[in-house]
Amino acid sequence: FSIETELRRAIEKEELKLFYQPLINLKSGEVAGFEALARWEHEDRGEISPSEFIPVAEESGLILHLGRWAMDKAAHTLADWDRKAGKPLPLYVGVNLSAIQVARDDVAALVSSALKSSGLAGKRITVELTESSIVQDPARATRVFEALKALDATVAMDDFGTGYSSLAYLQRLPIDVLKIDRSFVTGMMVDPDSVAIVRAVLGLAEALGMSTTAEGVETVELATTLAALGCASGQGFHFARPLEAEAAFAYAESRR
Ligand code: G
Ligand code: G
Ligand code: NA
Ligand code: MN
Repeated sequence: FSIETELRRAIEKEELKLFYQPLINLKSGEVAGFEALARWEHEDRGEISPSEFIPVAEESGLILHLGRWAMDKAAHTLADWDRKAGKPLPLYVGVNLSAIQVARDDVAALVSSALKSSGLAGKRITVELTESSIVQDPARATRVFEALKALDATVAMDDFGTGYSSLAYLQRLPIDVLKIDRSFVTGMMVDPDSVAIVRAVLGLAEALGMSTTAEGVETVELATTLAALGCASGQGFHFARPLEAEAAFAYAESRR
């Protein structure tokens, strides 16, 4: 079978799973939320990385199906945790949306339907978009981002600093969070230029009233330095790897 056929069946067979990586408030140490990350446990081939199957899904158009599945699954998992806790938890879930979804699907309708069926408030969902979602069709991106804001969802710019978008978009589009790409964050340990870039992004975010997340926080030193520089939250192996839903819920509970 082609990887495409197999991927379609993997979704049906529930070989595809969402894992959840915590985002930590760097000031308080509390769990602020989780990023949902797709994982494919293939019955013969073992784990297949999303960096392998997401591009295939994008080329085949299957990303529209996968993307809807991920949004619904993530929302229902968070609603399930609320039920277990007996109250709405002060946590959000970040869901990645591909630029292909932004270009070809109605992503606001997709988020709206996940909110309705799960019963979550809009602010419980963070939509993680990349700069490539903007550059192809900025007018469309503007409408999409505004529709997401109308639902009260949070809009995060993923892998910030690695794409081709202009700073003018930051000014024009309703972006709530900049996620600083992990290449700059891990670079901070060895390269003064990366420190300068991270500082500059944090300053830019503050000036524009946006929040910040550092990806790739792999050491306690990075967590401490980023906190001192004013970065709001951090995500990375220092805190936790992406976890299965049950383990992620336990992680959040243990840190309350
Ligand atoms: O989790 P990992 O680092 O292996 O993810 C590799 C890439 O796959 C990352 O860029 C991540 O954003 C992307 N990815 C993981 N899950 C999803 C998903 O559900 N939808 C989309 N569009 N991308 C995802
Ligand atoms: O492109 P995106 O930012 O969505 O990618 C998320 C990916 O980064 C996930 O596949 C996740 O496994 C990976 N990741 C998360 N934390 C760390 C980290 O601290 N170090 C490294 N190298 N990768 C990480
Ligand atoms: Na992401
Ligand atoms: Mn990212």
